[in-house]
Amino acid sequence: MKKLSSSLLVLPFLVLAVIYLLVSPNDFSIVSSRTRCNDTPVTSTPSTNATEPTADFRLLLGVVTRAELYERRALLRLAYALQPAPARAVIDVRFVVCRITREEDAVLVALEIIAHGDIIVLNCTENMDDGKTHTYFSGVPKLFAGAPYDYVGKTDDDSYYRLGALADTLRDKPRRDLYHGFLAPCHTDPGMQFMSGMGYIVSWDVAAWIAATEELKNDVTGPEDEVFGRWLRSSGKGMNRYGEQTRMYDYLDGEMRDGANCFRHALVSDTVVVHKLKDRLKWARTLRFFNATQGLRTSMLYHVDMQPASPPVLATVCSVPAATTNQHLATNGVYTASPDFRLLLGALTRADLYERRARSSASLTRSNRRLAAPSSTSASSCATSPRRRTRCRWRSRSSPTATSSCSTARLHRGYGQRQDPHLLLDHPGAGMSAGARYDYVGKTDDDTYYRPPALADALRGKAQATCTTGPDS
Ligand SMILES: *[C@@H]1O[C@H](CO)[C@@H](O)[C@H](O)[C@H]1NC(C)=O
Ligand SMILES: *[C@@H]1O[C@H](CO)[C@@H](O)[C@H](O)[C@H]1NC(C)=O
Ligand SMILES: CC(=O)N[C@H]1CO[C@H](CO)[C@@H](O)[C@@H]1O
Repeated sequence: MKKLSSSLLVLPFLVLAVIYLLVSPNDFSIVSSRTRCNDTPVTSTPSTNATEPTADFRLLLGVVTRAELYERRALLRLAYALQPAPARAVIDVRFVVCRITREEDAVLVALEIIAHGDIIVLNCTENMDDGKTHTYFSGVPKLFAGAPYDYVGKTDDDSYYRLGALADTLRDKPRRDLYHGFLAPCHTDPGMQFMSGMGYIVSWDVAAWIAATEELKNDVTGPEDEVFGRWLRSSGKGMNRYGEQTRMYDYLDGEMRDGANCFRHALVSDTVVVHKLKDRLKWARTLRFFNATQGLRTSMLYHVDMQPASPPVLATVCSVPAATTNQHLATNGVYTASPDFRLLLGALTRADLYERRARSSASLTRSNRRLAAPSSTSASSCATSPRRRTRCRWRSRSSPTATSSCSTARLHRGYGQRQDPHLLLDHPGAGMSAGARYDYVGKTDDDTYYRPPALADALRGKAQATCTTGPDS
């Protein structure tokens, strides 16, 4: 029987990475059971579920990005995984990068592929406006020949699609000769317009045409969205054009100097795409606007103040919430009962070290796969400044009963020893499975890499030794 352990940990003061070492076979995935981020390798046929008759259509949405943009991918995975699944539609979001050239990227991207299975590596040299879009659209029909999609789309890594809204708008559109997006430039001759690069979608036949049309290969230079529009226009393709004006737009909030115009305005609830999400704050405000943080449960493990400290003054209609300073989202884990023992491992880190957290969860997931033993990881942090972190850690070492600003420091009291199993999880809102109790609690740093299988083996004998001599077996 699987249980879903939604470990959404947000610790304002102490950083915690939680590793369950559950030595019983099961499967675990950071983004589990999401159709758009499933583990199907990109070249294989999709699961039977993906072709169920209940899906009105299937869409492959490629996020064009670069190998080294780890943090952005981690954020996009979170953002899409936490969206409600679109009704009766399969939308597979995949990251599209060119050939990987650096040693570190080869290893780290390989780990991500093993853990998430959502990256497509094209045989091209990384570029923005020199043919990557062509390589993608012309490659996809071959890569997915075994299980063609109805639509294929391209978007930027600073764009955020609302998949439910997208599915609803595509549902009653033609499945052939379709060209969907935001018509740019606005207010110009429709004959000269193209779909903005923030995100556009064509039907599968159009992608097949691009793949089959050799001469397009020699016409790839220039702004990719404009070039794409030129191909279709010159050959009379994509005649079913649908522009989502006002529902696709560039981000705007009251702290920006820009004003609203035909392609830029404040967030609206019927959004299909928000574009120009260039930094964490814009992402945070956008995700909060779309209620992505509503799933945060109360827990003694963290306190996250979602109230804006000083809300931005708005130049436009819609209200834009301010971001929080110490927000953190973690991951969901799936595990079974009756492991040999359980370990809580706290990795001291800071809220703003997103990339570090993303990487450690990818490598831990990989370990789990190999072991067929699930573990879940979460990480979170103290206050945001390094100074606070140091103080907090110092306190946790020197004073078990730390002050309120380091209230979770007591978790470290029994490092390496048996710990009161009720300490952490008696609280109903702890965000973990009820009844989950730990045998051990540990502390590590965020530049340390624990190997869960080896650690489990090392501890297993000790757990038994403790059991035979300990007071509460
Ligand atoms: C990638 O493309 C280059 C040049 O087009 C070719 O020589 C090479 O064999 C290709 N690599 C793969 C793995 O297909
Ligand atoms: C977010 O949730 C609030 C409260 O439930 C709701 O009023 C609002 O419409 C939601 N926002 C969006 C964009 O769906
Ligand atoms: C309706 C249906 O076919 N559901 C299947 C989806 O995939 C899972 C796992 O592969 C199956 O267990 C379901 O029966």
